[in-house]
Amino acid sequence: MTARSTIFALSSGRPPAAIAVVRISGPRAGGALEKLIGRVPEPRKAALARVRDPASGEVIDEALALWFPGPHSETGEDVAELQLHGGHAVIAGVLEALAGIEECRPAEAGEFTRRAFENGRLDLTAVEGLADLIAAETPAQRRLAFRQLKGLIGDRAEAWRQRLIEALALVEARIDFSDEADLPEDLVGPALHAAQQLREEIAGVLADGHRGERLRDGLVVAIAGPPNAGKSTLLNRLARRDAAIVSPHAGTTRDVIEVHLNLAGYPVTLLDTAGIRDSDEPVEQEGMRRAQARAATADLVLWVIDASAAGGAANGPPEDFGSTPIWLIENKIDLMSGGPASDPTGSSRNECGFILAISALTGSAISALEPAPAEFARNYLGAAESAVITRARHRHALEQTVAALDRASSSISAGHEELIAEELRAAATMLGRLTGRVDVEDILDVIFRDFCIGK
Ligand SMILES: Nc1nc2c(ncn2[C@@H]2O[C@H](COP(=O)(O)OP(=O)(O)OP(=O)(O)O)[C@@H](O)[C@H]2O)c(=O)[nH]1
Ligand SMILES: [Mg+2]
Repeated sequence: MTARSTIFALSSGRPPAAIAVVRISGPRAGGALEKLIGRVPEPRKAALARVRDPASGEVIDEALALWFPGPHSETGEDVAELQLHGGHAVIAGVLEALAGIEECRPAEAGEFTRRAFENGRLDLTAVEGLADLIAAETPAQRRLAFRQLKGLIGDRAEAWRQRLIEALALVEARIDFSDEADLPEDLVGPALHAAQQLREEIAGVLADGHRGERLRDGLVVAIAGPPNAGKSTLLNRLARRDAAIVSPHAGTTRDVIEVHLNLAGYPVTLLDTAGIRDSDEPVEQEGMRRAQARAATADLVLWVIDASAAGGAANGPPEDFGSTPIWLIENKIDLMSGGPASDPTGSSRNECGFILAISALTGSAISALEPAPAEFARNYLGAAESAVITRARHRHALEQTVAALDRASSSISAGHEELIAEELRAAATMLGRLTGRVDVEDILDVIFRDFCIGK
């Protein structure tokens, strides 16, 4: 194995700022500190130090230096950290000085975390949780990400994998040592029983209505409806800024416009879409195709109609939204003298869980609409913080695990020990992939530990 290079990077945000943090990780981290500040401080204690350019001896800055010797550090390697004054020239001077030190080089994107993973400091799901924590935009997302970082799914998957390996060890023992007199007869039955229990636990975690994934990505609320109904005006009002172009010309919006909102702590992506009507114009047709595609995959559709237009109230939503809830928003009530002319019991509206008459232009009744999407998000995502699965990757791995366990159970008839072992191994491999720690050695370890082979 070749010696690892020592990596360094600016770990704090964009300069200029009050403080900039430069991190160094690898075998030369201590040497780099000696060159820059003339010593290696006591582990995990902040030390005030002059940072000098090793080539010229010139003082670059005065900084706080921290020393975290491996393996009990963030990356598992020797790590040094300098808290500098956060100016461009200070940072450039320190990074340049570090680049001049032998075997030190700038880190690549994510390389510190990658080293932490490779050194067993974080499993793959924790790495994902860390990425989500940095990306979290709302408190609910932050809490979910923090739990992922701390092993919400990783620890569970590892515990499941250990139990599977024990079950597998029983089956392997049956296969390998079937001629040994002192081996208990029925090892496969208990193994399959354990596998079945695991299967039920994992299936329970999978049956979460995809809420964790939804919380991570945000709920999608699409504004759709006929042209000129005031969809873009409504989006701008809910977003409290002019995100979409509004005009009296029907067919104004073409591309799907996205606005990210934090509604009562829950992440919601609000979409404005092209008005849907018969049109021969190719650009408008493409806009409508995109509108329909996005609305079809939304978690909620706000179907906006112009209640003042001829036949406006009859312009109910089409039926091709599947099971997506649709709220009917009757807009432009300011243009009507006697309130909306519509009859709320009309047939097209029976599918709408929520009907509201508003004026997006004047703001009339908007205060009745505004809290509703937040309430919808709360109902939808309220339980999501306890969800275990936050990514399609997790779901895929767990579904594959369940499938393999099902195949193991169906291979129960006598003489199929090899098949059972193979499926249990496949299930354990899927769980190992989930956490990123696939390893066959530990199967052997369990066999040797539990069955005293060396007699
Ligand atoms: N009087 C009145 N006018 C409105 C209201 N909402 C929107 N408008 C006007 O209706 C016209 C169309 O509004 P838009 O928000 O662009 O409508 P849209 O549904 O996005 O239209 P497309 O993007 O073409 O599908 C504009 O002139 C708006 O000012 C309302 O509540 N009352
Ligand atoms: Mg529009």
